[in-house]
Amino acid sequence: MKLRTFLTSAVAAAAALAFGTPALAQNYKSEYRMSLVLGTAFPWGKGGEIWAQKVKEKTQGRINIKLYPGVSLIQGDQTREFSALRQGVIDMAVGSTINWSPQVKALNLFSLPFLFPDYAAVDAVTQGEVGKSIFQTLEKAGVVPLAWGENGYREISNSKHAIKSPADLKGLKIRVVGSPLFLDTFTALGANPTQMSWADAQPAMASGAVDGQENPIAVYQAAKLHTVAQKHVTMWGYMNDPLIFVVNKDVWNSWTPADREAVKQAAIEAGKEEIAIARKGMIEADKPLLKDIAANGVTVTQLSPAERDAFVKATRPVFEKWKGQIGADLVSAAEKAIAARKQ
Ligand code: X2X
Repeated sequence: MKLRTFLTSAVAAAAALAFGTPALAQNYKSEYRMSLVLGTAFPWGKGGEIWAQKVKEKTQGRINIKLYPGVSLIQGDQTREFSALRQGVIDMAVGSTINWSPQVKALNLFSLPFLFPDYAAVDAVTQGEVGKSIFQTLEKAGVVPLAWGENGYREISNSKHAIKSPADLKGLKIRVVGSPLFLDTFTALGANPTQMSWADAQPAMASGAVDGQENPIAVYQAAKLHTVAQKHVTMWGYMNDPLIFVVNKDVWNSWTPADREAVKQAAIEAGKEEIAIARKGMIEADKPLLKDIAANGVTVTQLSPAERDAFVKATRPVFEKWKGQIGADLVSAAEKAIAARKQ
């Protein structure tokens, strides 16, 4: 190569490096669509909002995200969210492991009854090797996972009476999310589970078509479930519902490496902030959120260890059955991480 030609191409390459980002950014969509089940009145939606805001700042507005709460891009059918993400109907999402579990078996891990005794157990799994391995599974399933968030510990409520033992659940019509594991758990407890979307659940509670539901206390409170006859809450902590921040693969590949890194960092920061919001009122010794709920005339039942154990025993066959379906290795690795957690 002649020196002159070499210099010319070197200058061109340097220019491409220097100006490459804006040039490529012309291929960016003017708006990216983020799917969420719950909106900004809830920790979940707040997490999405924080992520979008941070992405905007870190990319100097190159990546502009609009929130679609109520899973409105898929007409409220939350169990279709993962497929829609893969197909590109949705560009990015903060989604629940429950809603994606019909497509990604490993995500049922979090719905195994009574696997996670406390928040430290959740963190040991999501922030450790098991969390990484679940992210690899998600990558193979065709999306780009970036960070963990949290919907929360799911507690049970109903309109009839305080639940202290599995016998109290007998015959109660309980709304559950569209996941087969939930049907098994509630059937094992003697209840009458019925699957429906979150959008359909609230009118069903108001009309008395269902007696009860299970969701985190932060969701119960922000959705004002005491106004739809949910007067009895039992703190049984039977499962924790993590959230995952993800991006569609093609969308991810359309971004420059620097912008990908910005989106990832934004997700990690937003995930941490979201988890803190989701746990607020529940991790303080006096649990102020429970006081707020009781102040609305709601009975909050705390189980003794022996009472809780009756629920654990009744659901153990479900745990064993699903351990095989999820992958015994993954479940054992989670159990080990939980046993070794820092308290
Ligand atoms: O539907 C539910 O119960 C909710 C809002 O918690 C989820 O999307 C898993």
